[in-house]
Amino acid sequence: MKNFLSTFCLLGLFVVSGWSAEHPNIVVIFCDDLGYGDVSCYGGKEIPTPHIDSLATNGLRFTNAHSTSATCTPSRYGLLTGEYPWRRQGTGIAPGNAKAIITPERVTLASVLQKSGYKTAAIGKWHLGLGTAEGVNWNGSIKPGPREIGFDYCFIMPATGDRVPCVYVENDHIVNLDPNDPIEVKYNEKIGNLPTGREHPELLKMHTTHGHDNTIINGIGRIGFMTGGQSALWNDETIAETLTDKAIAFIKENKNVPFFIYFATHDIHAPRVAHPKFAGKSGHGARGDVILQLDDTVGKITDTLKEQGIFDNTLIIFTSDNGPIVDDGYKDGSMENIGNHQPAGHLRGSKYSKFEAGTRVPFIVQWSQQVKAGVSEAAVSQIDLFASLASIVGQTIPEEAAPDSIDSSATLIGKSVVGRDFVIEHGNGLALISRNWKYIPPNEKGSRILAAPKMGNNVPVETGNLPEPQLYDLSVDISEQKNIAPEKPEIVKELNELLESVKKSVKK
Ligand code: NG6
Ligand code: CA
Repeated sequence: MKNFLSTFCLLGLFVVSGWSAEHPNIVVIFCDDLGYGDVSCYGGKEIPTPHIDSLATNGLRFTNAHSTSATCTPSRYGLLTGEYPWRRQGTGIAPGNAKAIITPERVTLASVLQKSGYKTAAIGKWHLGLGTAEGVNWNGSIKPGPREIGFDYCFIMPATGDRVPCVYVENDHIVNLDPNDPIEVKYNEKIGNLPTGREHPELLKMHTTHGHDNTIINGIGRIGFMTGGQSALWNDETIAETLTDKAIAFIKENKNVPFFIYFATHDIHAPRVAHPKFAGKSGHGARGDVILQLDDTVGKITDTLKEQGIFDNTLIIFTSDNGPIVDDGYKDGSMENIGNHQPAGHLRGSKYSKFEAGTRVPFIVQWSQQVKAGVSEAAVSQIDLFASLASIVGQTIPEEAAPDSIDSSATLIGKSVVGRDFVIEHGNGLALISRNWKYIPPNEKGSRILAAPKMGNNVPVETGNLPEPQLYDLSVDISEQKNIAPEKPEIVKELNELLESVKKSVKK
C-alpha cells in the first residue's frame, strides 16, 4: 500500500502535505446489532438515516461486507486481533465480569496504529472483558483493559447495556464512583439488596420477554447482579449522547495529530432507551427510535470532523458488529410496531445466524481525499481491517499477529474491485462464501432454531443448522431459499475442503 500510495504521489494524482495521506485519521463507527436493511442507503424505506446515507453518497458502500461473527464479543475480538474468534476458546458472548479476553501481550489493531504514531481511543461498548482471572478491582484500578492493548484513552461501558455493572469506565477507573459506596458485581448469585426483575417485576419500566431479570437498574432488569456504585450508574436515555460527547472531545483534542477512534456505539442493542428527543419519533417502536438516534450520532461525528477542518483526511468506516434482532429480551414496542420495516432487508436469518443476515452488515468507507463515491460488490470482511489499516498507514505487522487478516486495503478504498477469495461466516457454527456460492456444512446436532430471540412478526432465529449440506447460489438467490447442494456435489466438495483447510491452517 505504501508503494501504491507513493506511486500515486509520483504520478501526481493527488497532492498532499507531509504525512497526512499515509496517516489519515481513522474512525471506525462500530454499531451494535444494526442490520443490513436498517438504514435507508441499504434500501430501508421506513426509518430515515440521512447522516449515514450521506457517508454512503460520498463514500464507498459495500454490499457484500461481513462482520467476523454473528454476535458481539467474537466479532469485536476478530476486528481488533485479526484472528478468527472461533480459533480461540473463551471468545463467546462475555458476562460483565469476564476477565480481559485480549491479553496485554497481544498485538492489536490499536497497538499497531499506536506504534505508527496514532493517538488511539476506545469509546463505547467494550464487551471484551476486563481484569485478570483473579477478578477485576471495580473500586480501584481496572486492569488490564483497553489501555493495556494499544488504546491511549478509553471511555467504555464494560460489557453491554443489558449487563451489569451499569457504569462507565474511563481509563482505569469507574466514573463518579463514591468510595463510600463501593460496587460489587456477581453473575452466579445475587449480591446486595437491590431488587431484581424476577422478584419485583412491578418495579420495571421495561419488561422482559426472556432473561434480563436480575438486578434492576433505572427500572430495567439486567443480566447479572450488582450492588453499590449508585452515584456512578449510567442513565440509559443519555448513553448515546455521553459516548458521542467523549468522541467529539477526543477529536478536538487530537485534531493536530493522526488519531484512531474505535467508536463502538451502544445503539441499537437492547435495552433500547432513546433520548426523549427521539423516543416515539420513528413510529416503529424503540428499535426504530434508536436508529434515528444512531443516525444523529453519525451526524455529530461528521460535523465535528468538518468543523475541525479534518474531515477530508479522515477515513471513516461505518459498520455493525452483527446482524439485526427485533426481540432480544425486552418488551420495547419494536415487535408490535415493526410495520413494513425489514431489519435484514431481503436477507435470510438474523443476529446469531449463519444465514446472510447474521454477518452481512452495512459497511461504508468514506475518505474524501482518497475514496471515490460508489458501490462495491467485492466480498470483504472485518477480519481484514487489521492488515488493511496497518497497510494504509505503512506499518508492518509482527509475524505472529493478526493471523487471519489479509491486506484488502486496495479494495476497501475502491482502487480494486477484487474481493476476498472466501469469507467465513460465524454464527452457531461456520459457513463459507466463495465466488457466488454460499456453503453451510451439515450439522446433525446443532439447534435449528433458537427458542427465545425473535425477528419481526415473531419469526424465530434460524441458526442455519440442518442435518444436510446447504448450498445457495447468491448471484440469483441472495435470500437463500433454494438449497442446490444435491445438484452440485462437486461445488459442495470443493467448498467443504476449502472450509476445512481454513479451519486447520492459519492463512498467512
Ligand atoms: C444474549 C442475551 C441478549 C444479548 C446477547 C448478546 C439473554 C436472554 N439474551 O445472551 O439479550 O445480550 O446475549 O448480544 O440474556 S451481543 O450483541 O452483545 O452479542
Ligand atoms: Ca452486537
